[in-house]
Amino acid sequence: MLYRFLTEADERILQAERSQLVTLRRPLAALDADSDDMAQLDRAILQLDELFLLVVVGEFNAGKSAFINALLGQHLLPEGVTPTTTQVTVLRHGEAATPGGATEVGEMALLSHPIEWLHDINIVDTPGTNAIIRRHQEITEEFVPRADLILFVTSADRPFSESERLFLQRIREWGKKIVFVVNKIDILETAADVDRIVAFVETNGRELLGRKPVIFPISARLAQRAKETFDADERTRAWAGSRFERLEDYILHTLDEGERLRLKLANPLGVALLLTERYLGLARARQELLKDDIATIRTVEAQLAAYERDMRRDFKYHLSHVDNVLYGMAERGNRFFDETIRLSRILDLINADRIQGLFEREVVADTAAQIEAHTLELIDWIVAQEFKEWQDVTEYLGRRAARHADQMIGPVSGIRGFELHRQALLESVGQAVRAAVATYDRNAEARALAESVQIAVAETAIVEVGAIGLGALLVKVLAVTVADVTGLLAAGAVAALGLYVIPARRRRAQKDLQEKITTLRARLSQALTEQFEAELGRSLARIREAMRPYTRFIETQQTTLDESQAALREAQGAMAALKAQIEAI
Ligand SMILES: Nc1nc2c(ncn2[C@@H]2O[C@H](COP(=O)(O)OP(=O)(O)O)[C@@H](O)[C@H]2O)c(=O)[nH]1
Ligand SMILES: [Mg+2]
Repeated sequence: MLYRFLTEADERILQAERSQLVTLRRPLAALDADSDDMAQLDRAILQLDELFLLVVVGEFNAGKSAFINALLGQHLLPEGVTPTTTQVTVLRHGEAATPGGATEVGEMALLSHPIEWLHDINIVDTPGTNAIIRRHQEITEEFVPRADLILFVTSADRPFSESERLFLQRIREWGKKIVFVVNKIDILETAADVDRIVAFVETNGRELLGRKPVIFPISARLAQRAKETFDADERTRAWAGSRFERLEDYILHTLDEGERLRLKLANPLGVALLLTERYLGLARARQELLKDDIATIRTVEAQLAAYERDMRRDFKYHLSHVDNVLYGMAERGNRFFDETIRLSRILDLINADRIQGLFEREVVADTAAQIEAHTLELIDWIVAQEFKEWQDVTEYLGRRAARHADQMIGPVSGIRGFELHRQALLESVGQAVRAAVATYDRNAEARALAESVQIAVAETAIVEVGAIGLGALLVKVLAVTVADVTGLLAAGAVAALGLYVIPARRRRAQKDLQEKITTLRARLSQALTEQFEAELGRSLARIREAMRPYTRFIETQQTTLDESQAALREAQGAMAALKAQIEAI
């Protein structure tokens, strides 16, 4: 720290400010801050330890270099009607440089001079603003954030030129203290003319900066003459005409240690506050964009939920086809037993093979084949629906991506990169889904699904529908019936046979068959439902998986934005408090 005297309280503020600025790096980095902005912040941190920088700006030919020479009482800097100053020149204390003996540091020149007050203040000459040599203006603008105090030199023959006004508009956001110098008043005829120009600059300055500016009308040329001449009369006359004393006094005395410290501390804080404000705006803009993404994801989620709901509802309908097949069989079975288990068919009943053959033909019939056909239908339906859902999601994402492409404008720096990233993701996700749809082999999917469903169905149902299950049932019923019949016949109880035994056997056979079919239906329905649920879950998972990079990006962005915004707001509060403390020094 290059201040000669710092009270403990000053030191505390300085430390607090330094750590506050360092803390600010984190949320800015989290928001992928522009490298220029980061450099700006880092420089602001370093600047806390630098000498007070008085930066002289203004349109070329306004007399910036002449003013500095007048202040030094030396012709140290080149002057001229053409843009002579092509780089930022920092004047600091040191041994007198030999003419043209500036040291180059990057695009900057360092010039030393053994004048006492340069111990406290470094003075900076800039190329100035003008539209002719763009780079000059850029060099000047880039240097502005480092300034602790800006001396804005305008020429009395064209005060507040358009380029100066634009320049001020661009640099005012840094919140620097700006002092106005109206140079070349020697070319004006009367003091009233000077007043008029000062009033003009004051009006414009107030309009632009929002407060009454400090203005010094001077003549750098007369001040130089006064300091150089050996003629006492001329010196007095020139010095009075130059009105330089007030400005010199301001720079060398009013700008005392306390004031310099205040400006010095306020300046990096101004830079940090500006960056904070800028990135809060950026975070807000990004959040606005994210809302769109969140809406996209919600829509897809809602679409998937509706799909799930519809699938379950329609599945019940498909399942009822299978049920109906079994109901049909149950009905036929009832009828069959009604017609077969009766006294008049007693001979048929005794011929078990024949009755079994009849049962298989009339009752079982093509039940197994029908169940299989309906199962295949069900599978085709599932696969078709799945495919359609994929297509719907793809089409929706495609539409969103196209809409984003239309909206892509980046008013805030940094938003564009973010937007491009997000756009690319949305597109790549769209592509992933599209590719999945393109390579989705419906036949293979249906085959694979059919295989696993058939295995499940076969394991539980088909076998029982066929000869084994019902055949065994029938054989059992018939065997008992036949045994009863033979026994009763032998006992001569034919009437009992017709009245009690045979109807009882018939009811029993019908009841057994119903039970058997009910169990079968339950198991078949369970097997199909399980397969269906598994497949539905798989297809939903596949769509969500394809969208995952996008959803993950949105989620992490959301968190980052929330966190950085909170951090920035906190920093803003802390810095506002520091600013108040600094103003009270
Ligand atoms: N009449 C008059 N001319 C001046 C004054 N100060 C500077 N000049 C002239 O204006 C021209 C530009 O000055 P210079 O300091 O190089 O301007 P810069 O481009 O702003 O640095 C030079 O020819 C100077 O001699 C002044 O107070 N009065
Ligand atoms: Mg110059």
